[in-house]
Amino acid sequence: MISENAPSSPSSKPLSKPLLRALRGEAIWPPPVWLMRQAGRYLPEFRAMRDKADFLTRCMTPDMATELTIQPIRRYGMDGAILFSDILILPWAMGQSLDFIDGRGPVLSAIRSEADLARLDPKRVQDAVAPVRETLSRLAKELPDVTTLLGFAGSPFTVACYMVEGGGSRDFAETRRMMQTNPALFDRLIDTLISSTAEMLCGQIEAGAEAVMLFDSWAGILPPSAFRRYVIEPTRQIVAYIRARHPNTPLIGFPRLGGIMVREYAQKTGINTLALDTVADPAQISELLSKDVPGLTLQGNMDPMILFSGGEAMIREAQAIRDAMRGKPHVFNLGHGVMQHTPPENVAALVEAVRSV
Ligand code: 1CP
Repeated sequence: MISENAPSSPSSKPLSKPLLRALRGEAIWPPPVWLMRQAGRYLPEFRAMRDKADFLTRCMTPDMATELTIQPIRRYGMDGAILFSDILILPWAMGQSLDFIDGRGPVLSAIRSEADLARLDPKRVQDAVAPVRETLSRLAKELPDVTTLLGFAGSPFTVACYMVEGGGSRDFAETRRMMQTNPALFDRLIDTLISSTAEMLCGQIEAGAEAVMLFDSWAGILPPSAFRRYVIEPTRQIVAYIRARHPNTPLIGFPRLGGIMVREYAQKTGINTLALDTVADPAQISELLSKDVPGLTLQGNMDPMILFSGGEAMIREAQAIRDAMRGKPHVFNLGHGVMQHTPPENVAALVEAVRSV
């Protein structure tokens, strides 16, 4: 499906991408739409590729990563294509061991001491992620003209959570303990991640990403002082670094479950777009932030469970979110990733509902 904002002439190409325009602060009607984790196991064509190679190989083989990025675009024509990769590619690129194990998720060698940290080598990152840049440059050529190409990384805090824990966790207790018992070590880890994330994202932009998103999935587990120190400040530094090199590239921040702290996050980090989690009320956040951060775009935030369930209730909810943001810069998305067993036809119905006026 082609967006109503499709270009009418080749000369309008750079400005014809509705998502890029919305990320730059324009109110577009109907809003552009893409979904977090739009490439995934809910798609039969994704599952077919899954049997051919393990997850890391799929991320690091440009043919495969390009195909997996394009699959949802081919099916649904979303306004944005997000690079097929993972936030844990960065620690892997620094030399931390990483496996994705079925039914268990990612498993890394845990970082618990100075010696563990010293074994990582941030200088390897750009070489190690060269295939990712190759994927982005292929995508820049292969995607439809109206589609915006998105790069991404995890935010230092969220990536540090997985690095310290050695994988996913319900409460990231080891990470929170390190913040208390060895703040110097935790600070060094965060600093390493700030510079390598900023550098890696600049590489993604130079390879063809038109906007980049920072996923801070676990920001919401921190108290305010730690939120300022480990979420807001590192994000501010990354934004400043990228903006100095790429002043026109929109930057999306996703401080998930940040509650009222998202206000300070939007004011202080310099991001262009605030991605909202499921619990946020977009109209209320917009009201709260419109004076403080003029031109800020909001992205989100339908509950992935509503997409999973589909039907009339989904269409009503999607259109209610969209309509509440009418006249304001908004990108339609979910409040978190597409769930694994979501019926593919629900995604088609969602994209159509957002676009039908
Ligand atoms: O075997 C498989 O197919 C692997 C499943 C999978 C996929 C498809 C993983 C493992 N990662 C990804 C891709 C991915 N991850 C993308 C690109 C594609 C897209 O969005 O369509 C992105 C943007 C991510 C980001 C990501 N990875 C986040 C941040 C967003 C979020 O969901 O909060 C996080 C926390 C991860 C870590 C991760 N990678 C994979 C899993 C199962 C997890 C979660 C682990 C856990 O905490 O339990």
